Amino acid sequence: MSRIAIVIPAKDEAATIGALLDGISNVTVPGHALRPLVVDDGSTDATAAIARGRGAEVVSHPENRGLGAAVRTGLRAAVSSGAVAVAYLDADLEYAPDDIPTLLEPVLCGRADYVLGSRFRGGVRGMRLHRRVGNYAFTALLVMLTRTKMTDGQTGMRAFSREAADRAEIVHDYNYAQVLTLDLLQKGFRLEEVPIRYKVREHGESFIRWSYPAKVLPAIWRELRTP
Ligand SMILES: Nc1nc2c(ncn2[C@@H]2O[C@H](COP(=O)(O)OP(=O)(O)O)[C@@H](O)[C@H]2O)c(=O)[nH]1
Ligand SMILES: [Mg+2]
Repeated sequence: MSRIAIVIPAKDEAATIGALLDGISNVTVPGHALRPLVVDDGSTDATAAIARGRGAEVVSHPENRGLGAAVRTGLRAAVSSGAVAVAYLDADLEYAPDDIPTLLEPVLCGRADYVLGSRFRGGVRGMRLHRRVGNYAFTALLVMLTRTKMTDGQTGMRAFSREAADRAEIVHDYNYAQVLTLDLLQKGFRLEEVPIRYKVREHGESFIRWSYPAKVLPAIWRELRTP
């Protein structure tokens, strides 16, 4: 059975990581073994211990480095583990493990190298107005820059072919959402979008602050200038 890595970045997600990993253990993709790989980004709670207790591989950053750095670490570890494909989802239960097979299907069928799970085509339960507007604006910017159709450029549920995971470069540590898509499309990888479900987190809080655009826009500029 070939291995599929499920990369999960987590910073202080002790309230949800156990239930998420239990959910993933009930998901099957015929012919493949799903292997959760938690990137613990300097959590100060029991996130890493709970994940290890559920049998997940855990890679820990000794200190908090940011979501972009965590995804970089996760994709590298997934490729080193011999995974033939990678699924990615957040640790806070905003995304449904049951959607993992739908997410992987375009990659496993060889139609796409990079898949975005679109909340806007599936259901955005509880998303606040300012987040909705921010998502529309950043997605519109990505559509304009890449001339590629997409409806959810900031989704926290994605899939990668092994080659896309291997060649992905994330230019900053703060986040990955926009720069990763720009990087992979610029390298010629094929994108597909699938509808997924979404419900806003019930525990902990989002890392996103009003300073988000001030951090993300310069990184997009840097990515666009990277050959
Ligand atoms: N590695 C890392 N992950 C983080 C950090 N902040 C949040 N996360 C994780 O990244 C995912 C998405 O974060 P979240 O704050 O929910 O972002 P949002 O869903 O876009 O509001 C969750 O799994 C978090 O645990 C961080 O500083 N470092
Ligand atoms: Mg979240």
